[in-house]
Amino acid sequence: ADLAGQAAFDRVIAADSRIEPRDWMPEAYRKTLVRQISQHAHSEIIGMQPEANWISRAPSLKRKAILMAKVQDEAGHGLYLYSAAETLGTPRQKMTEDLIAGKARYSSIFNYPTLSWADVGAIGWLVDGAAICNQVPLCRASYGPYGRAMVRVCKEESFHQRQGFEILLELANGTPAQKQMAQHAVNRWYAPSLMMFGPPDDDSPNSIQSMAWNIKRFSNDELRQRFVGMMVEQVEVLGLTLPDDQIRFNDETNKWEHGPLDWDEFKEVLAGRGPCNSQRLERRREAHEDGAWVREAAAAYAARKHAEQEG
Ligand code: FAQ
Repeated sequence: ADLAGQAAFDRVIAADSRIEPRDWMPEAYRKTLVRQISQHAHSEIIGMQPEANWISRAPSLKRKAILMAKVQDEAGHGLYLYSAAETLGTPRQKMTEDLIAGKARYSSIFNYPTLSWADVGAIGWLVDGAAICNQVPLCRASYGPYGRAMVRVCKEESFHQRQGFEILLELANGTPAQKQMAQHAVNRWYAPSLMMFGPPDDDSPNSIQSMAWNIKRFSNDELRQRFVGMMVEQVEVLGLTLPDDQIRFNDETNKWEHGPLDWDEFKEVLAGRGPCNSQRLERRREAHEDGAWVREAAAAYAARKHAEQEG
């Protein structure tokens, strides 16, 4: 073991300062970061699919332009995150191969179907809302490239959340059928969005070490409770309800509480047996194969430029 390296690393963490790519770091720290950042990158890329499903059916030109911009933003987030993960020594090609081989994780939430236009609103409001709640603390993650990527990502996610809220607000104030469509979408996305924060604390094997390394700043349950508190206020402005009658603020613990979640369903989704897992991966694989000529052309162009400069 590199004792001087370990001591320097420990000092940086104790001072709540930042580790940069060329600094010495424990192998387990490197591994956990590659795990979390690559999963996060895959989520952004796979997460393009549920909403992209509605681009061709957006109800107006304006809605279509906004949705296309949002989906492109997610692609950008994926690229920042793959770049951050690459600084730890894992090539992007390896991460992509793991994803399309079905060996990598991505967020459970993107394995649910988008059944109506209102789902685009519910995703923006709930899914991007949960993403912000989870990712604002990650802006202070001890690994520099990850924290810096999160700052840009969070700014865009805030805009995404507002656009989702605004879609739901318009539907909720529309015809009874539109209001019902909005309510059904919220009903379907609520519990899965709470599960985005990960398993309960007593079933979260990575949390304690990730918190000791200043990667995670709060536990899964702490962030989930905070999120419920935010949503329960915003849903009133929408004039809709959350499908959970057990939400309450506990004055003694100073925490929001919510009804039980179906963790068996969560495990099924993580095991690859959610409603859309196979469709999402299949589509990602197709896109990768369809893009082969772009990668070949880019490599040929780079080789020619390189040869020209050498000659
Ligand atoms: N889905 O010990 P923990 C977005 C896995 S937002 C799937 O608690 P950890 C924006 C976990 O990996 C979504 N797997 O783990 C957007 C671990 O398995 P492993 C992406 C999950 O890492 C919006 C095992 O369970 N956001 O994309 C999930 O300490 C709209 C045990 O769990 C991020 O990735 C889950 N929900 O805490 C894009 C945020 N939860 O790796 C497009 C960064 C847990 O040992 C459209 N990540 N697992 O095999 C994190 O903050 C953390 O990694 C957690 C999990 C909180 C997700």
